[in-house]
Amino acid sequence: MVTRGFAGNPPASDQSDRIPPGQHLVRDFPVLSAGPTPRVSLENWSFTLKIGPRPVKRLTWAEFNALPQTKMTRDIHCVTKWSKLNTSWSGVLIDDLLADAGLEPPTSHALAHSYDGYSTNVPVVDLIGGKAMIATHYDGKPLTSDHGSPARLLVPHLYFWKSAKWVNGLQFTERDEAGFWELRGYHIYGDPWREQRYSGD
Ligand SMILES: Nc1nc2c(c(=O)[nH]1)N[C@H]1C(S)=C(S)[C@@H](COP(=O)(O)O)O[C@H]1N2
Ligand SMILES: [Mo]
Repeated sequence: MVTRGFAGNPPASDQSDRIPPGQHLVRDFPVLSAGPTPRVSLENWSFTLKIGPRPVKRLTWAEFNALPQTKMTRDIHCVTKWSKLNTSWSGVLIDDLLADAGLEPPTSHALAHSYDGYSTNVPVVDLIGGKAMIATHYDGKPLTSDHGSPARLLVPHLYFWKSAKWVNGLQFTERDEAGFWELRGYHIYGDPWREQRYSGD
């Protein structure tokens, strides 16, 4: 466990090397959504893998939850400048999702899609090798609606806008196609350690 300072205090020295440039620590968990929170019943929930326009696998909630479950504890960094250390999640690794579908990554890039119409692009190498998951639980409890219930993408090493909430699919694309925020001036990749906030950074 890490010993945390009081809010507003400078980070302890053992934490400062975990805070990317321009970021500060928070202890709460801010909610950032571009629009209203979509509500989807678990009966109607599904997750679709697509290669370009072609659906290749669709999972119901029950099928999705039968996949191997993995826990991950990571630091997260929002482009609005808050960072949160040691956030703990569980869900299904993208690796396990692909293995279940019998898919080797067919292209170099992907777009995550969500029930609110949101999308975000991520290179496939940043999704595999244990780096990313479809998370269903935060801090041992099912995700709350505002944080993306029932399932969200978690790509903790990139700015948190890449972690699409209310996710309902992953689409493999030939090119790096800009998603919702990337079309609106945010960086195409979004590495917090290189402070890639806006296009051109
Ligand atoms: N579907 C969807 N996912 C989304 C967003 C959104 O508006 N819709 N906002 C993004 C942004 S900008 C951030 S910083 C994080 C915030 O996640 P949180 O609300 O759980 O902190 O979700 C990302 N994922
Ligand atoms: Mo964000």
